Amino acid sequence: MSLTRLKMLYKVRTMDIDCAISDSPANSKSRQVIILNCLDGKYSNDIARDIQQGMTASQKYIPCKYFYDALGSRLFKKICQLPEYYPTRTELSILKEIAPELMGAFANRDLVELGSGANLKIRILLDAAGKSNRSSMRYIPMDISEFAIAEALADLIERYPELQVMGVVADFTSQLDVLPTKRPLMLCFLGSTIGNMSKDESISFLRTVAENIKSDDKLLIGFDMVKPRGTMEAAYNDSRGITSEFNKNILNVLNRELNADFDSSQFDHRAFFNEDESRIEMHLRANSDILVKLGSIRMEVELKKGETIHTENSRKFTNDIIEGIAEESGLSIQKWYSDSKKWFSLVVMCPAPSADSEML
Ligand code: SAH
Ligand code: AVI
Repeated sequence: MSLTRLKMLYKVRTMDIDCAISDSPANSKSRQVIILNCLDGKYSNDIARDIQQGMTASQKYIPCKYFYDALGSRLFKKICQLPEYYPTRTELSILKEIAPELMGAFANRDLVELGSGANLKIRILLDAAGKSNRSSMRYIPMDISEFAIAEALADLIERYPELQVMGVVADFTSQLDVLPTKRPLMLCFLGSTIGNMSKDESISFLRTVAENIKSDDKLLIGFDMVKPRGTMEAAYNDSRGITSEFNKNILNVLNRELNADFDSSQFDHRAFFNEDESRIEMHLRANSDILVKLGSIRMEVELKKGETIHTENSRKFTNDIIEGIAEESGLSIQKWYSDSKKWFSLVVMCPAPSADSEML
């Protein structure tokens, strides 16, 4: 669906989430999706600051959240369908198995999804919830990409007319406080997006989550596990070149948002497994000496031939790493699900009881 057609289907509001959601009744015939945009001017301030920092660091970098403009979100959707990109189909296969257990009793609850992207995975949970649960529950996706939210919700209101939905365009690393807290909730963080954060970032993020949810709320997190290097590297170096296109598109985002003049043909896509850090790294490597102007931040950046801009880390986990993260974040592991090859884990966590409450 084009962005223009989508824009006819949704209204963007800036208001309190609980008001906005009650303003978006299910069942009305000409339903319009309500999207709460919490990014406003924040995105342009953040990108100017982040790129200034990233382009002056000794290893130049661009934070990976800037991949996801409308084209980036579309390219990521294509990546998920690639034969080499095993995480999506592996996680989907586990979700299909466990969805009835997770969603059987979901009446009057909120299903919140962080970094929601396309709606393939959440549909499995919504299908398993059944119509009766769906008519009293709410689905609240949060994503930095307005396009991804609008496209996913336009489809979901057609599929599930009884479901209340509310999109939130926000940065989950700094804006979790906008999420609703009144009803019991399950917060999903799928796709191993947690792997795109460093260890410290993921712990500080999960601590904030743990502090913002109630003791009987749940967190469902997807983790991509360490596996043979060839399998992991192929997933980020696909034969159709879609991941390369996705990687280079981040330069188009900078051109548009910061009036820069990157020429993506002067860069090559590089992705490899860094064993010491247990992560796939993606870089853009200059194939000649390059001088780039970033007009809006009055900056000139020089890259020598062979120099790289680091665009993404995608950490690969072990059971020990996941247990360590949960413990350091103040979360308890309730359930652990995996596929037969142990390539992907879906882990249900909840806030760990505090020392005070354990003594009672
Ligand atoms: N959960 C989906 C999509 C994963 S792609 C799946 O499993 O397939 C990562 C998603 O997170 C993208 O839709 C991207 O727009 C979103 N995202 C990345 N960084 C973000 C941030 N800081 N805040 C909010 N959303 C973010
Ligand atoms: C969203 N995230 C978990 C993906 C990943 O695998 O790290 C993004 C991606 N980058 C290249 N391919 C997919």
